[in-house]
Amino acid sequence: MSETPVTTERVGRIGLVAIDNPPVNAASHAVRAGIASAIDALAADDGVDAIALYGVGRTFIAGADIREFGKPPQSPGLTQVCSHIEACAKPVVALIHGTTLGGGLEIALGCHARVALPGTQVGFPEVTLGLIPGAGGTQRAPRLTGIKAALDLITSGKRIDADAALTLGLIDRLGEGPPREAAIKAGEDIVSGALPHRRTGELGVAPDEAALDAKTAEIARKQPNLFAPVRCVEAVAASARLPIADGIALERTLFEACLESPQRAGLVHAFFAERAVAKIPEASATPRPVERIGVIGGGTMGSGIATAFLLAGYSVTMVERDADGLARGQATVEKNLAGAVKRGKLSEARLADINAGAFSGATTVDALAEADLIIEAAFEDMAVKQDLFSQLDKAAKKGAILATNTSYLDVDAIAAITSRPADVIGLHFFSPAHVMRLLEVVVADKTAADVVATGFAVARKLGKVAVRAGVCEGFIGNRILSHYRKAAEYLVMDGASPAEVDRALEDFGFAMGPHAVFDLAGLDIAWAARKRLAATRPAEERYAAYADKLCEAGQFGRKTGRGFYLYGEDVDGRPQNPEALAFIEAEREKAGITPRTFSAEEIVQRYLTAMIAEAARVVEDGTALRPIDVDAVLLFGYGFPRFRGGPLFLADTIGAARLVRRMEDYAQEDPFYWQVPPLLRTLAEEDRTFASLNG
Ligand code: T1G
Repeated sequence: MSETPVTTERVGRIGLVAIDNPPVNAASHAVRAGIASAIDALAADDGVDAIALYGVGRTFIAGADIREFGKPPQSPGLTQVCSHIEACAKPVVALIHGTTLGGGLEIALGCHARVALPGTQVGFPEVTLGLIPGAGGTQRAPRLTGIKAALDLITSGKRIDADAALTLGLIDRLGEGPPREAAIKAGEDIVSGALPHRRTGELGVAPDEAALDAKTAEIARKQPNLFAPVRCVEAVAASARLPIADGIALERTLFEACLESPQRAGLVHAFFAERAVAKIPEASATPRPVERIGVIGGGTMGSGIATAFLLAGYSVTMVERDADGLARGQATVEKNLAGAVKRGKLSEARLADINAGAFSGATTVDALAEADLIIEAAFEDMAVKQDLFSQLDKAAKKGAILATNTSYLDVDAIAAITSRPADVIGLHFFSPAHVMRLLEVVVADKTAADVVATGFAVARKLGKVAVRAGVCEGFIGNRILSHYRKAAEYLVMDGASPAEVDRALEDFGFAMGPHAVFDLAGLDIAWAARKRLAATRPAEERYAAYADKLCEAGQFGRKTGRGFYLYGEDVDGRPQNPEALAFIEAEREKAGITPRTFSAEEIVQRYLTAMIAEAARVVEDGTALRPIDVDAVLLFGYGFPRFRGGPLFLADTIGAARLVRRMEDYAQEDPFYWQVPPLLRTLAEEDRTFASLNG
């Protein structure tokens, strides 16, 4: 990499500007300053008739440098650089490739023409970071595509390919060859007149009130909690009524409002969390080659896991106990695949491959003799799993990885039953396994480093977010869930209704409140866990029995039509189940509780403080590597609102000392449940944050 990330070169009468700031050519201060001075130098060079910008490496500029957010801005800003390019007396063309996103696309729009190489993707992901395009994108994009298309791109954050960008008018031509050569060609075509060019800012925009109104209504319906999408609409609307300079000034004001928003901080944290979790101690180990997958179990999880691997291009053999079970599993996979085709996640060609043999079935584990990775998704019972792993120990080839999908059982005990514990790992998928992005990679005592690295490599190919977890009851996510669900139960026992708890948390940003989630998952699942743990439940622990009463009455939630809520074709809205309320009343009376009211704020505070407490303990005992790993688990597996960043990111916004005081206050009523985690107390005493532990 050169000293400066931006260099110039003259080829014939073309002035080249090369951006080389690996890994993604982010528009750091050095890049911005380099481009501005390069433009000035080439504009003053009498030997240059046209200027061409291009990126070195895998992409053109992929956006502003996200790491600079929240720090004092350094001139020139991206807005100035784009306007500086546009004002250049000589024509400037952008040769784009790779993922030309956000500020990278804005720099290209500041140029007088754009040529894209095959495979290029463009887009404005700013809204996914709680921002709006802040370097003229909301003003220049509509001038090329019209209001409606610009609104759709800017409020969705989606990426589109080069052909779509050409159709919309965001780019002028498709190029070919390596970026530098294609940039020279583009410059020469500008000079010869073969490639038209113009200043985008001088184009007009046709008003489109209908599109603005429709998008405003859609955002109000789908994203009522978010701050940035509405600002996107306001900025794009200005492009039709203000000259570009005024429009850019308004955009800047709206951008800065977003930058200051706590939602931006949360969303940027979530962006980095998704990447930070890949930094594990075993990252330097070489993953084992994996092509052939074995999945044991054709139930919901087994079928979902098989689907996930088929969608990612692996070949899969599903094993069930008998032909009927196998047929049911295969039918579920086929249904999942058909849904994927409908959602545009699976091509007809790949579906044909799958049907031609990439997916096979058997009723004996001997059929997995050649599998590279075998995932067991059988009944959640230790004896069943140990028996299966004994069989796999004999049937699987040397070097095959044996994974269990257990959601809470002891992976060490499963590994110990085999002669190859180093090859045993936990791969905990979340239902539906072909949709949910989280994958907990559970590392047992003897799991080999290359097996862990393989788990992470496979997760990346599956498009999942892998988080490393240690072995304990519930690993990271379910362990924290089992703690904070008690907070919800205590709120209900003390006076809140399930619907009040759910509504408070949905207003906080959860897509579904806990009772709606429990009904969806099936109340019998947690019931089975409570029964399994009953013998070891501490005597000091408060116990809410109303959910057991519901289950004893056969009311398991959505699948039985009755749970905390009522379900069915003829049911409007989400009415509470009167029998559930009656069971709650009865349990309150039995416990001698006089119900009290809870504000939505107190419901949220208690629920989240409980979540933070157990999350701190999960970091404290090393089950999770870092606080950011716990944030990723809750964000990608448990519906924690992305704009809130995750429980331990949120904890830092509250402050450790304040959290300790709050827990000590709650402990007045229940000292057993509200124990202050030592790690939290240490952070409070040292005035530190969870972020300081992310390394
Ligand atoms: N700034 C800083 N670092 C970045 C970055 C960025 N924009 N994008 C990626 N990285 C780092 C990332 O953290 C990782 O670092 C490494 O690069 C590889 O990333 C004014 C304000 C480009 C599609 O939102 O979507 O422009 O972990 O693992 O899978 O209007 O990165 O190795 O240390 O993701 O090949 C708009 C965000 C910014 C693009 C590549 N742009 N990036 O994916 O690699 S806001 C974005 C991505 C903006 C303007 C506004 C992806 C990618 P490390 P990676 P990848």
